[in-house]
Amino acid sequence: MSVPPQFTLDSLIDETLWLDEVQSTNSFLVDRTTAGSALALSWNQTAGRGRLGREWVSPSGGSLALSLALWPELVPKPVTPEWLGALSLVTGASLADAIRPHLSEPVRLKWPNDVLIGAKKVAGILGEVSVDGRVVVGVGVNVSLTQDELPTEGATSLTLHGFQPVSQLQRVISAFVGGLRDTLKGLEGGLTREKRAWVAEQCDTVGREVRVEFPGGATRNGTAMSLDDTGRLLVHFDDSNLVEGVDAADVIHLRSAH
Ligand code: BT5
Repeated sequence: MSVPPQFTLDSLIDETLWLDEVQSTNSFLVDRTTAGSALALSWNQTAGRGRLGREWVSPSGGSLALSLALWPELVPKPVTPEWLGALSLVTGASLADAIRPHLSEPVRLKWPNDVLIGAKKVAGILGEVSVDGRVVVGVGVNVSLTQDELPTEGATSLTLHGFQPVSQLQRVISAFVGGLRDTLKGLEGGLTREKRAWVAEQCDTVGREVRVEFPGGATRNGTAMSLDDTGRLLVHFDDSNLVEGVDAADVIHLRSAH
């Protein structure tokens, strides 16, 4: 196997830390006191975390774990759950924008935190707040995993869709980090109409019939209509005549509503 690339993003963030092996790049930055922005990366994350206690699997050498301790001046005080919800969406949209020029297939978002190629997940996002109010956003990207190395049936990797060579990854990551920094300027009050449109137009969930799975185990079917300014998914549920905002939940795509 060729050696995966390492790089620094000195012009964008204060510190870049490549870790040979780490349990979780998110936990590493959440536990570490840093005054400014920091980027922790590893090709060998052994206990990656997803949302709601789930696991993120990063087969060694082929899946990049990346966490960013955000620029303190771009983080609101206090951090609200609504802002964190919007952060997840704009992180996904910034990553999708950075990947798209390198692939011929559509790169889309699945609400609330997945980046898809076709219908398969190539990256997942997890935003967290440390006890002292710093915000860490983590991204797992399947870069060069082969079909046999994919951890789930619903997963894919960049190179399976023609991303070559892997050394171009530095350009993708620096476009992503630079794009995210620009996007966070002006996010204090939530998603502006312009940012909402930018996310919604690349979000595969909007306009679909969906099954919403709530944390307690309940499920409801409906049509995903749009997003609100905190990034909630607005769903017209089949069992009511109301459009309701959904924040913490999982969504299964059923079919296009059109
Ligand atoms: C996520 O959670 O998708 C957020 C993943 C965030 C991972 C990054 S890696 C850097 C940083 N450090 C961490 O410890 N975490 C962050 P969620 O929506 O809950 O999705 C988790 C589900 O995705 C799992 O239950 C699997 O079904 C699936 N999955 C796990 N590993 C995957 C992979 N490598 N590729 C695609 N799907 C995966």
